[in-house]
Amino acid sequence: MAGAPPARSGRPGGTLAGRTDRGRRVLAAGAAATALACVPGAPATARPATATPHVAAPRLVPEPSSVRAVPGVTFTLTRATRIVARPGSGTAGTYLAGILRRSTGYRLPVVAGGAAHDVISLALSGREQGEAYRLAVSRTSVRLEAGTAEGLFRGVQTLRQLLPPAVEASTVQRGPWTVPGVRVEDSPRFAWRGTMLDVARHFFTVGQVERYIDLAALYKINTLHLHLSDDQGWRIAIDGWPRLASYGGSTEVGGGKGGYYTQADYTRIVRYAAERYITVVPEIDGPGHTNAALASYARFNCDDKAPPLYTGTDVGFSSWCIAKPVTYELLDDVLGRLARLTPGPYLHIGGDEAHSTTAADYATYIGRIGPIVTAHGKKMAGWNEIGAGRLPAGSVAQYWNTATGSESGTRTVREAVAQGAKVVMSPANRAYLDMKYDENTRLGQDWAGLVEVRDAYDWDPASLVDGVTEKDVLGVEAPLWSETIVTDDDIDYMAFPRLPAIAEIGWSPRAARAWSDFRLRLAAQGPRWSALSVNYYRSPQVPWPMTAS
Ligand code: NGO
Repeated sequence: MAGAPPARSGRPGGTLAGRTDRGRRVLAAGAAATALACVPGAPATARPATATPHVAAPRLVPEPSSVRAVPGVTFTLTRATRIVARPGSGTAGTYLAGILRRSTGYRLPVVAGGAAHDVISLALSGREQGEAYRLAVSRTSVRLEAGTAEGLFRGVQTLRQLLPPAVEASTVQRGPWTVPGVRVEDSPRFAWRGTMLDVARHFFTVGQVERYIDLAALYKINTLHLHLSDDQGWRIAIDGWPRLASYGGSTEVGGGKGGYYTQADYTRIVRYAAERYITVVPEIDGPGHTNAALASYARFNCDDKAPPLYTGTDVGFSSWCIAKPVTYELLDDVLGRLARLTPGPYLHIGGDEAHSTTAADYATYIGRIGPIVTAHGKKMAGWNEIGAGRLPAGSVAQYWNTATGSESGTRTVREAVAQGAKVVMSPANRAYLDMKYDENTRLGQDWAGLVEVRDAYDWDPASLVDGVTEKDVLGVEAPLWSETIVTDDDIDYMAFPRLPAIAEIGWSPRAARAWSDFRLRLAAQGPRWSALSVNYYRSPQVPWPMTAS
């Protein structure tokens, strides 16, 4: 992935055609006015939209670089509409058709060419690059253009959000399926826009991971970090070391039966993600967070004694035996296997909270694992602590400490930057999806504080840590640690609405982001999540429409 492009200055002109920016905000507020009517403290001045009756102004998350309304114009999807997916458009056309067919009940054939009327057309163009796309909605067509299939796929997510929320339902709904006339030009601010699933503390099936991938794709997330090993579980089968998964994966926090992915399972996840232009980054944590592996083979331990399996939630008590050759034989096999199974450029080696490893051993370990990652043709990613060791070229340090709470966090991330590493920002008091929203949140933890939706949204990755600036930042990631997370409903509740908040920080130009506007656009997502059966947190900070409850 290339370095982050410079920040843009927001939507060109800052206006909708024929309407001031302030007018647009009034329209957006007006569209939410019905909802606001049932929220205590709602502004009494919100006026209803008048320009385009029945069709709400675009309320998109993440906010695109540029959105211009075409007043008085709408496109309506009918039984006769075709999806024209020109050669090179990848999965975007079939993905869109899959979503639209379910809820509209229309056949919507996906064809390679044909007439320009009553079509949604997807085509490659020489004008855009990477994930950038351009979308134009007229009376007769929806035209999506991008330089790559990936760009078209990101544009499809915008189109989904321009359709009524019922389009997300899994059963046939009544239309009309109207899209407001609009011109969107869009490209991401940061190259890495990730979310992490901790499948180690509680195991999640392939189906659960795929469901999460689809929800993340809607917000243009492009990186899925899988935390595949920890004290409580080892979740991937590795040839030659069968007990890692069969024994090390046999339990989880609380003593449940755990589970693991076969290599075929993992490949399925990687492929499913790739079809959504999401790159999987597998993590094998170490030298700490290794109890499940240490319990699986006595010879991994310095004293040749295997500890028992662990189902609690303490951290910092386990360590690889740094001096033993078997540690590196194992890591070479594990990372080599993951490198072969993973098309993406990164292997994440953890490196966090190695409280049972001496500082000297820690540096030795990082110095040894870097060349293993490189030898298998990958770049190394790790939590910010890895900055204390020698990093191979092209490494990524993931900043997870709180902005003010940890001197060692800011020190190590700066050490990583000094070595030329890029930074992925996941500050725990902003981006951790496992933090409670408020003191009444049933799930989650609060060691980094309470993280309401506004806390998750109102910060910037390029000004969080002194000495880490825009050019050092590769992107953002929202990790979902799973000590308390068991079901799909749990995942949903903690990720929504905070995952879309982090996704917008990663995608939208800095100048286009304001909480006062985001909360209205977020409110418009509520009915979509309801249609998708997403169990989201009804934050009191967001004026949800009544129908969404
Ligand atoms: C920390 C710790 C994880 C916990 C998580 C819980 C990092 C990088 N290490 O984050 O083991 O699960 O907090 O919030």
